[in-house]
Amino acid sequence: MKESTTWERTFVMIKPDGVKRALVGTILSRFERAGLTLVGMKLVSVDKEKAETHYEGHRGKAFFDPLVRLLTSGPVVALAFEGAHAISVVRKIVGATEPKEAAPGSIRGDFCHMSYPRSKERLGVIPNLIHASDSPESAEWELNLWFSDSEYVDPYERSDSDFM
Ligand code: IDP
Ligand code: MG
Repeated sequence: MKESTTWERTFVMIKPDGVKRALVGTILSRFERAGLTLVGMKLVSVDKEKAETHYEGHRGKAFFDPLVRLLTSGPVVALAFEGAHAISVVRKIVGATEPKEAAPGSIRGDFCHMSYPRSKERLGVIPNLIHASDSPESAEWELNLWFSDSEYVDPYERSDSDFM
């Protein structure tokens, strides 16, 4: 990765609800148009053990089992993006955890509107299309969980990198 105090790599995942709603292209374009550089991408089926490991920090919460069920209910798209301040910029583009409160213009705000109370009446977990690392520590840990070194492309620059 580039030597820079601002440049970061982050992990993003389009969850099964996003894949099943055929929003993969739409979601990818949100990150592309904001100037992030795609450095890793794969479509994968997730087993229970991997889903539990990914969401280990939420073990014990009421929505943990439904969350694992949701993540294993279909394929996910695992993505690695790079960019200046990529971790916080991606979280801004993704929007707040509860889609009902997520800002319009964010992915969660534009493509879903599920609330916590409504999720209790439905899947027992909030389906909010997408996951994104929330800190440098979680980005490093999640990238290592989902990608091996050989799965990243050779470094390249976007043609518009001077403006990003
Ligand atoms: P994040 O995805 O915005 O980082 P986290 O708090 O890390 O949010 O939670 C992981 C996922 O678990 C959320 O994306 C959502 O699918 C689900 N979730 C989180 N909190 C709740 C809740 O209170 N009720 C139902 N589902 C939840
Ligand atoms: Mg999280």
